[in-house]
Amino acid sequence: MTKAKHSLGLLLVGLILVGGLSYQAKPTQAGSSQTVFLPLITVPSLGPNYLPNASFEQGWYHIDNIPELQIPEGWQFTYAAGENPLDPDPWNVWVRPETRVLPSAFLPPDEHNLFIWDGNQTVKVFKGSGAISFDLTTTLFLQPGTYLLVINVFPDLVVGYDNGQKIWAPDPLSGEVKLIAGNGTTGWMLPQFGQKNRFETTFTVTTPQNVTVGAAMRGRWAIENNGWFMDDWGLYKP
Ligand SMILES: [Ca+2]
Repeated sequence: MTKAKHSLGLLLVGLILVGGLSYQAKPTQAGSSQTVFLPLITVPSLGPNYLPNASFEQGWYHIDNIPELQIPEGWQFTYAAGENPLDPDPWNVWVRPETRVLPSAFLPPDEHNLFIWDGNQTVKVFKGSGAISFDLTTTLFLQPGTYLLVINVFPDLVVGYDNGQKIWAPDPLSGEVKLIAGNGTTGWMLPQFGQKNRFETTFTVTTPQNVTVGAAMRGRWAIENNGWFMDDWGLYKP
């Protein structure tokens, strides 16, 4: 009997270990039914995500047939070109960024979790040795209420490499983020470089109307890589 209990105990420990391991191996996907079974984690319900193609899992289109500009379906993209009032030095003029909608197959395996936070695709906006300023927005018809806008972004702002390791831009002004929510915006905010940043803002709609939401980003210096990854955005009416 004692032996049977011992074996049962070992079996339980084994099941827990296997369960734990299999849980860690699974990518967490927001909105997936797997979330329900995560232990000891309480995720407050935000309700449905109102953004179209919020995880950038769909296709893309080109602006003006420019192949370097892949814009995710359901989204608009604008960018500055020419004079950069933040720095009059001629090498820091705004230049046209490049944009990509990247599936995991187009990223090295060790960058999948780094840059893809939901589903299988992420958006990358970048320019090597060029200052860039752009915004990615969508316009949708909203009913009255207070909305929460969530923007996740990874500033991949690199000034050089040391033995293959990225040297993140040392000047905090190298990258800025601004959330766009209807008639209002947050002002420019300074993100942490080399990691995922989550920004939130709320806004209120008083009458049913079209509202433009999204985010603007800018890197005022022509550093070696002015890169921005974005994925898993959200608009909720909690
Ligand atoms: Ca995604």
